[in-house]
Amino acid sequence: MHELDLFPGESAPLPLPSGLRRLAGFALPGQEALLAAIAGVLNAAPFRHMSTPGGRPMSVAMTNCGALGWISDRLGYRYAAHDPQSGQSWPPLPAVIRELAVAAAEQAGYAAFDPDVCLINRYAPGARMSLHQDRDERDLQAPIVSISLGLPAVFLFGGLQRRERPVRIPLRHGDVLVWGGPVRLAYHGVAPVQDGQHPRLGRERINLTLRRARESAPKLNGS
Ligand code: MD3
Ligand code: FE
Repeated sequence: MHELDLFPGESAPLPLPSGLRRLAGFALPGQEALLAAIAGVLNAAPFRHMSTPGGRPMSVAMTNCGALGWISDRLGYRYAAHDPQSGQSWPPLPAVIRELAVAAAEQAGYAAFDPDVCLINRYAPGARMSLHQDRDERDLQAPIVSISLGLPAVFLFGGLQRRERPVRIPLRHGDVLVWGGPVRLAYHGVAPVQDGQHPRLGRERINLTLRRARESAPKLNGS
């Protein structure tokens, strides 16, 4: 905990875990192009409720774009090149989404982020994500960039051990977060989304998570 940040409307500085950078409103300037790109992805690969390995449907609906997509079913969690629902490749990662994530990573100090997957999560009121680690990616050196849209949510940020009590981080429409280094394997989740009406997205929260899932190209000497 070393960074101090002031969330709008909060009176005391909120300590952010080291390795986390919050770029408030970073996605706002290009939001219409971003939303159009998301709509295009949804047209080819609609939201669906995947089930946990235990067989229970997740409250968050998901889809993907990029070279691979994150899936969950009775066999477990993994990345797959095809959408199991259509049998087709996942739709390509739209340039506007990619460029936003690369710019955010660069602002946070990651010069060469080369995302190859984008998981799109949709939270209806009441949907939540319980505490988990993201460790299905090959490249754990690369950061994760997350873009929040629509209804606000409270992100639960735990430690490297599940028993640590999570810090609550408010997320709002247009916020972009960059997670890397020491927090890459931290436990995290999302508290149940409260009902509300977002002026642009209505009764939903959408989160885009961009990652490097496959191994990154090796860095050549001097580059
Ligand atoms: C911190 N999604 O899809 S994004 C997920 O808001 C996921 O939908 C949440 O957790 C959401 O796996 C949070 C922010 C995020 C993503 C990955 C992380 C934060 C992270 C990995 C390590 C630490
Ligand atoms: Fe996660």
